[in-house]
Amino acid sequence: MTVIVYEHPLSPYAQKVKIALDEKNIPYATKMPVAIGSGQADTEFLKANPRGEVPALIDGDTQLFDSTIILEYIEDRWPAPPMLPDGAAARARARTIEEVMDSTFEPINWGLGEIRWFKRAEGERARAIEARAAAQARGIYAWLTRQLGDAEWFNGPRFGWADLSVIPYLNGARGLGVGPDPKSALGHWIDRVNARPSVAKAAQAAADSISGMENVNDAVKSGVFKREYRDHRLEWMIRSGGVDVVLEGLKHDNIRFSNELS
Ligand SMILES: N[C@@H](CCC(=O)N[C@@H](CS)C(=O)NCC(=O)O)C(=O)O
Repeated sequence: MTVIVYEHPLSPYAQKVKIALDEKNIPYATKMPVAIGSGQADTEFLKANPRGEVPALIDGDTQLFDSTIILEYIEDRWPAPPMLPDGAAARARARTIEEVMDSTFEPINWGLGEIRWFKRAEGERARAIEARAAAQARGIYAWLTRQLGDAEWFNGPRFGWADLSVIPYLNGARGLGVGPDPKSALGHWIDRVNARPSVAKAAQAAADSISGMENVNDAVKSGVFKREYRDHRLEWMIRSGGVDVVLEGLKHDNIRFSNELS
């Protein structure tokens, strides 16, 4: 039975899963949940992920959610070629890089999207939030540069888990104008990693779907889109000067928090 990945091409979490499957040559079909981002129900999708977030993966009777848990499953189920490096310390380091990207970098891109696409703030208020985002990105680039050191890949001598966990975010950041200097070590790593067919495919799908984002702010205004302000994203918006964005979103009922499970 074909593996199904519920996704949205712009979701970095979903990109991680697609890159891992493509690196291992596992065939899969992608599905986009009905009305993703609207907070509305898609029964089949919600059965696979009651949190209503992408990615979710269906493999026969197995239904999983959360990109990290899905990556672990993929590694256990289809071990070759391995995405995790050899050795306990190297594996822990790869997982640490993933964790930092998922929880510390992700809200920077997401927050910039809230400003640029969803027009949550404009003028001076928007510029102030954008400046905070750019400074935070630079801080993480310094940390990432130390992680990479002289190695070819974040994973060590071969491409893997750590690399596929970084690239969706750095491609996203580049698209938002806060990417690393193209001439830096990180910039050269981006070129190397984007040359891999698995990564190029996910990046192209993301780029193609950007054109659909042009009028999304109307969807927010009309209440069709309720963006999910969950954990680190909510903290980010408040920490970065957007407490009014949160309060206005609550007032106009166009933001939501994570689903309560039942
Ligand atoms: N911890 C989850 C996070 C997944 C997540 O936040 N996905 C976002 C897209 S990037 C989502 O589907 N949000 C639901 C929504 O916006 O309605 C994972 O690693 O898979």
